[in-house]
Amino acid sequence: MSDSLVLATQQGPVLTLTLNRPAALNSFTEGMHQALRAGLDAAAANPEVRCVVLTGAGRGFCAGQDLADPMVAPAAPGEPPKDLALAINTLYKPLVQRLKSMPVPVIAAVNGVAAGAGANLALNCDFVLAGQSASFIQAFAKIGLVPDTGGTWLLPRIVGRARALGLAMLGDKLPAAEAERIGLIWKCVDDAALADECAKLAQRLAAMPAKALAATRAAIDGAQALTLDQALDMEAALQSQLGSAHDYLEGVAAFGAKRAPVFTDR
Ligand code: T3D
Repeated sequence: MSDSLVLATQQGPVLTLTLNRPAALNSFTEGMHQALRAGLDAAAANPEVRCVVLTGAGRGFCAGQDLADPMVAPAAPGEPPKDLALAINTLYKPLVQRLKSMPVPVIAAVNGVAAGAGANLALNCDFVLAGQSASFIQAFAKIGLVPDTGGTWLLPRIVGRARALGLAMLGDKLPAAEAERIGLIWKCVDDAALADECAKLAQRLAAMPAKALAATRAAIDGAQALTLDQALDMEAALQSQLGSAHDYLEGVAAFGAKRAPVFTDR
């Protein structure tokens, strides 16, 4: 297998980015961050890409920050302590912002353990599809940290405060089936079916109106901080923009002609 830290493969309109440090369960180094950001940036700029899939090489999805990476590894006695905010501000925060601003849907195909920032990387995607043997661990408390990579914002919104605190404070391994049951992820499937299920979902999303899907993500996330009246105003503003775009005209024309629509906006 290539020694690239992130592998990119395109099948039609679907781009798959595979985190590729399997010996360390695809934990994040600065280099892997840069490769992932470059892959996402390229996908965002490429009109041929209409859906992105994120997955991991080997038996893990992503074990979060590589704890041996010099950027974060605890300083030797006598040396000044490392400021972890540097990694957060320069690597993790821009990664989350990149995911949330992707012009196309992003699926996390969680093929194994997703821990720490790796778990929250998955949860920042639009869909999380996980194999039966995968698991999610908010590992931060075990090493004296708080959830990052958007975990404090995401967890209570997805599963409510009680479960968010339970997952974050205890840091227990949550099996994929249980993650589906509590609504943390979209779906848990047999390990052997993960690739096919993911390909089906990705091809389906790729044929949908990407611009409307990206606006839907922004609207659903953005509405969390709005009053109902403000959300109604936001919806009106978005429909105003989308209603004069190609995909709306195409969608309505296709409906009237009883044919499949061909969406192209991005
Ligand atoms: O620091 C900052 O910048 C702030 C940002 C923080 C973001 C974070 O993500 S903090 C959380 C960091 N992640 C963790 O604390 C998870 C650590 N890993 C684990 O707890 C376990 O590895 C797992 C539960 C994920 C999996 O356990 P298991 O038994 O299936 O595998 P293993 O044997 O522990 O790991 C396999 C190999 O991967 C092993 O290497 P070896 O011994 O075979 O050479 C292990 O050291 C390596 N590995 C796993 N996780 C990490 C890692 N190496 C570096 N960093 C890791 N995070």
